[in-house]
Amino acid sequence: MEQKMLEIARRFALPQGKLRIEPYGNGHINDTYRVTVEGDAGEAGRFILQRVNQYVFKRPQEVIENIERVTAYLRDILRETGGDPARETLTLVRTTDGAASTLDDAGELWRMYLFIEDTISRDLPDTPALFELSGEAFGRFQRQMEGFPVASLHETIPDFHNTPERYRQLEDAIARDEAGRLAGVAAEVAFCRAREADTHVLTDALRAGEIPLRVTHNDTKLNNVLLDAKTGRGVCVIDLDTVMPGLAAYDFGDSIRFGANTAEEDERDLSKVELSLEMFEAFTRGYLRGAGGALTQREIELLPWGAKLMTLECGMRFLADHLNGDKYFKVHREGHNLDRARTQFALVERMERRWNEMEDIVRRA
Ligand code: ADP
Ligand code: GN1
Ligand code: MG
Repeated sequence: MEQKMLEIARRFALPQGKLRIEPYGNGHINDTYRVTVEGDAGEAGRFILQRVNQYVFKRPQEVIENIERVTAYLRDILRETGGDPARETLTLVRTTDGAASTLDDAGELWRMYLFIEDTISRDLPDTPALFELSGEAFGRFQRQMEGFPVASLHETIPDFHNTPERYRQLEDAIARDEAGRLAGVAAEVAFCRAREADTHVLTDALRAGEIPLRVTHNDTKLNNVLLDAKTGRGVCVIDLDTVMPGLAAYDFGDSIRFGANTAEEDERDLSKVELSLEMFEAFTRGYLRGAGGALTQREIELLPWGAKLMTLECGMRFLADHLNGDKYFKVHREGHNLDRARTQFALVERMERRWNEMEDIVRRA
């Protein structure tokens, strides 16, 4: 394994020196490593090496093409606005042949990025102030992508946040019961079935022309934004694999799902799950500030629905994966996806109880 990793890393145009490679980060999808180059005069650079998950991304080459376009576009904007292109967006490192990725013997695709130094990536928000700054970064991303030619993007995962379709996929998984786990999840299935009508709210609003389709990030959890280690400011939005046409409510909602939950995504003690209204308010403030007037009145009104539906949808995806035998999300223990599904449903239930307060906060912001 070690030898293979070194061989892959060496295909990229790195500085001279010895390589150290270690697993890195807590993503659920790709295999991520940090590569450190030790030159004669000390450390000569650090990089992120990733194997793109081909079960999740059926056409990984299209993921790379999207990322090349999106990062090139962001680099131009950053240059025009006096930003720092090497730090405020991802930079793909080319192979020595000038390619943006490379295939290993098994046909798996690998890519490399510059490691963005002096930043932190959090799995839980420490404070409302930090969460607000992450909201600002995701809102800013939304605004920066406003003029991007949507039609040039591949849909790397079809129907990624099509919540009614995710509901259908769950029903499919229930009908197949591939891993023989259905008997253990009756309560969770009933919870989703009772909310089938809700799954349509955002897609109906889109179809009715009430809200616009935009270029969105679609995976806005807290560890997908790097914050400045000194100031906490959101430096760089990362994990661009799912940048696709979508709704503002998806990006807002997915952040709330993860960061305004008082418990971790896989907490087993559901009494710890609560919607922190303080976090909700902080993120809303940051996100709207970052988006800087890019959102319409109706989009803003529907933000609480984004929070509820992204949480319900994510729970349905974890539950479906549990039923399918844990093929999609990485799991680290028995029943891990079911634990994750349960926290999401608990959070949906807490949101339903605090719905009026969520709407008030968004109205005030
Ligand atoms: P996944 O799709 O599996 O979530 P990510 O692209 O989000 O993979 O990477 C996993 C983690 O690695 C991130 O949460 C972040 O902590 C870290 N990371 C990724 N890219 C960089 C980078 N260019 N610089 C610094 N840290 C990074
Ligand atoms: C995955 O890749 P990562 O860990 O940032 C998933 C998201 C889920 C999230 C749940 C491509 O995100 O959609 O919301 O796990 N990404 C993909 O934690 O499916
Ligand atoms: Mg990630």
